[in-house]
Amino acid sequence: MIPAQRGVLRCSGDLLFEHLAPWFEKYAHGFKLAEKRSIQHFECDLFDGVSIETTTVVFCAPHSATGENVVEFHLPGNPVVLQRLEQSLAEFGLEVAEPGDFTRRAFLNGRLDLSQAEAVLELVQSRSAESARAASQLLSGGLSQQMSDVRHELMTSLVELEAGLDFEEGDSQDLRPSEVIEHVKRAKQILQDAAVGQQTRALTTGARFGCLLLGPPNAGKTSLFAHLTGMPSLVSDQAGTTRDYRRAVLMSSSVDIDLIDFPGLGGDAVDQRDALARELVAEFDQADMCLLCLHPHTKPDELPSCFPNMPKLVVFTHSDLELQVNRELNHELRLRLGNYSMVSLSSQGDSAATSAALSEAITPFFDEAEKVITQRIRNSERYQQALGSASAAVETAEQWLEVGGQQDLVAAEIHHALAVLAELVGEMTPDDLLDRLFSAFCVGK
Ligand SMILES: Nc1nc2c(ncn2[C@@H]2O[C@H](COP(=O)(O)OP(=O)(O)OP(=O)(O)O)[C@@H](O)[C@H]2O)c(=O)[nH]1
Ligand SMILES: [Mg+2]
Repeated sequence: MIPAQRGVLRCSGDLLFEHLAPWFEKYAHGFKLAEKRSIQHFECDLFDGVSIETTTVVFCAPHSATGENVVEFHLPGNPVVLQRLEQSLAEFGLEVAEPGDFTRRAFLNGRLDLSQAEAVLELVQSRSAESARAASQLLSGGLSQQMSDVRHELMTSLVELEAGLDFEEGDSQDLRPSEVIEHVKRAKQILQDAAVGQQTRALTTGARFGCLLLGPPNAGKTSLFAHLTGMPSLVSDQAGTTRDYRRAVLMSSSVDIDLIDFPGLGGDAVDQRDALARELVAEFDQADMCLLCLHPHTKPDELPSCFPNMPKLVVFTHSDLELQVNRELNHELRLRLGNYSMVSLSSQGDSAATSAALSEAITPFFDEAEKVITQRIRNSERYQQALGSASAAVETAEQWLEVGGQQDLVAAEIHHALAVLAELVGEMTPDDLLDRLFSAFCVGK
């Protein structure tokens, strides 16, 4: 444990509420934990006479990360405080989790499939921000969605085929043999896309994409942040209004954006504010991209002297004023960013339209980041072997279907493809594979 601003201790278990009830009586002055999805604040009496402000976040089974009841304790991130909390919980029968325990439980309770569990492992082991991002995107289900789509197609065709094997022609009204081949063709296509790394899914909701609002003072960053998220914010025409960062989630139909408003960063001035802004940007090197907010009349020497090393979308603000983008600014941006992507937005008027325009502009960046991550997993030998074997079986099934008449052989091939894919997503995985996978995690995951 290292000191941090906040510490979080997560507990999970089917009988968690029963174990925690007496803990609350002893350490929280009889404060009662709500056994429903909730956030509660209370004073915790971990040290004699010193109350510690604590927050609990409760998730009830099965709607939690592990599929069990989960309670998170959020409190000051002092190691002594956290160790004391851990010790006090142990008095009531709670045990420290094994490495990978949370992920294993999530897997066993059907909250994750094996490809998602592997993505967690990637996340735990990833050193670079890029691979961390890729893994976290994969967690949102890119590859596993494809696998579940293939299996759905194959199972549907199998149901129709087996109905065909059991009934005489005309017996079953649902039976439409021509549809079998359509399902098989779709399955083949998804398998091919999965092998070469093409994205076939719509962006899953639940994936958060971190976007930093960066730019010179007075560019309109905070106005845009407030307009999009509805968070009351301090806006003024005085440069340097925002002094610290703030974040809020912007839900949209495609990508959920974790929007982060930053202090202005501009010119070569190295005053205190600028230094603070630079420090903050350095802290946020794990964001997925930055939205470089610029008033269209920004002069080149007002641009931040260095841009963070992450994908950038130029956002020209004040679009309601219909201003021409300054030529020198455009020239300078081309020099520094090459062929840059841009969008013009306004913090006046209809916020739904602004939000839609922003998410449309961000979607290609999101897709790109996701490709990087999924590619790594796809390249793994296990995936390639399984996809190859399932593809071969599906192709053979398709050939039999085209010839006609050999429905039992078609069914056998589809069964084989389904078995291979079931193993790939962990439904029939031998225990030793699971043990190997989960033992590589760290405690708390
Ligand atoms: N007409 C118009 N005015 C805007 C727009 N966005 C911001 N402004 C105005 O521009 C000024 C600066 O806006 P802020 O949102 O505080 O700018 P900022 O980039 O957060 O500035 P700092 O926090 O100082 O870095 C304010 O007077 C806003 O009212 C816009 O889209 N249209
Ligand atoms: Mg601001």
